[in-house]
Amino acid sequence: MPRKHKPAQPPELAPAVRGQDDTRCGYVALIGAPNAGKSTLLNGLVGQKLAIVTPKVQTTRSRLLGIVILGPAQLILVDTPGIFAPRRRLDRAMVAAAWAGMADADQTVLLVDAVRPEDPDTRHIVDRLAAGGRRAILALNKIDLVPRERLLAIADRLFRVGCFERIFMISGLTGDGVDDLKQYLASAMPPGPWLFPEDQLSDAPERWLAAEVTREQVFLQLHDELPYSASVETEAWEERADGSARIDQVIYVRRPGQRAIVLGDKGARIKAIGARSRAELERMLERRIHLFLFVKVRDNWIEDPERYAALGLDYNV
Ligand SMILES: Nc1nc2c(ncn2[C@@H]2O[C@H](COP(=O)(O)OP(=O)(O)OP(=O)(O)O)[C@@H](O)[C@H]2O)c(=O)[nH]1
Ligand SMILES: [Mg+2]
Repeated sequence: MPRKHKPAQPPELAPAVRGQDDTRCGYVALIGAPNAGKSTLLNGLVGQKLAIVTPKVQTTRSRLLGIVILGPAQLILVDTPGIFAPRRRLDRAMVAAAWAGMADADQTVLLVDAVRPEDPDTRHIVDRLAAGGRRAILALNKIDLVPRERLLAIADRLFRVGCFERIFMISGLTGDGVDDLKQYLASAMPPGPWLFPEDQLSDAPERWLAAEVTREQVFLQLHDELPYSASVETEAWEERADGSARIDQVIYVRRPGQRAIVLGDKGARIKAIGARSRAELERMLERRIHLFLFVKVRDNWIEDPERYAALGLDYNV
């Protein structure tokens, strides 16, 4: 579980020291169509990169908590997979995880990409929120790309749906409007003790976050169907006496031809993926990393219940 370095006091003492009476704490689900900018916003709100971000749709596959404190409030942010019309079992599991992320949340933030406010996935989500009588906060995202008059027209139209109690215009990329949203969320959290130690940033194990870093490179450096046919798992993690760590990861693909593409000409592609991932891991873990990547063909990973469990997804949806 990632923590900030060198906590000032033992984490278990934190809420008692603050006095539980004046603290606030709650879950905030970030939902939206694929590519709306949920993971970028999660990272921006937490102030550290936890979730992977790529220009491709359906990057996030399972829920990820990002935890941040603002004054007396602890916000537990839930990054979710994009909601879209699912085709494969993996798609269905991802979409189910997204709706489940919202079910127990104290607040829901719907992110809408201001460049594509009319896209069918967004429309479906808004309809479902309205039909369920669910209240949400609208975050009109990517405002750096759209002229102001157009933003006002989009916000006006969405506000008329009736399920949004607030609208924020933000850019997760530039940070514009993100602090206002954060302040509002902090004030909207119910009173209660903090649920996580003060210095904890996420619920995700480091092994999982490390696998995500490599999967981000698979998404960035490979194209067409390949990223959607690949998964990454950390197989071994060895701390070394000199303070460095050796991490072994497997990139699973579904067909031998895909393995050849991931390896690339004379191993050039896997080398490039490894180099970028290792640099990112060294930044994230703040130490030297020896990264060993292996590519294996596992034709049925996408139908294997064990892989779903490893991903934190429900196989039977
Ligand atoms: N210009 C601009 N781009 C943004 C903004 N927020 C996110 N992006 C870009 O949009 C793309 C998708 O961002 P993500 O954060 O991965 O989106 P997501 O909603 O988590 O996507 P999925 O996990 O696939 O559902 C990336 O290329 C981001 O850099 C923004 O405010 N402005
Ligand atoms: Mg995402």
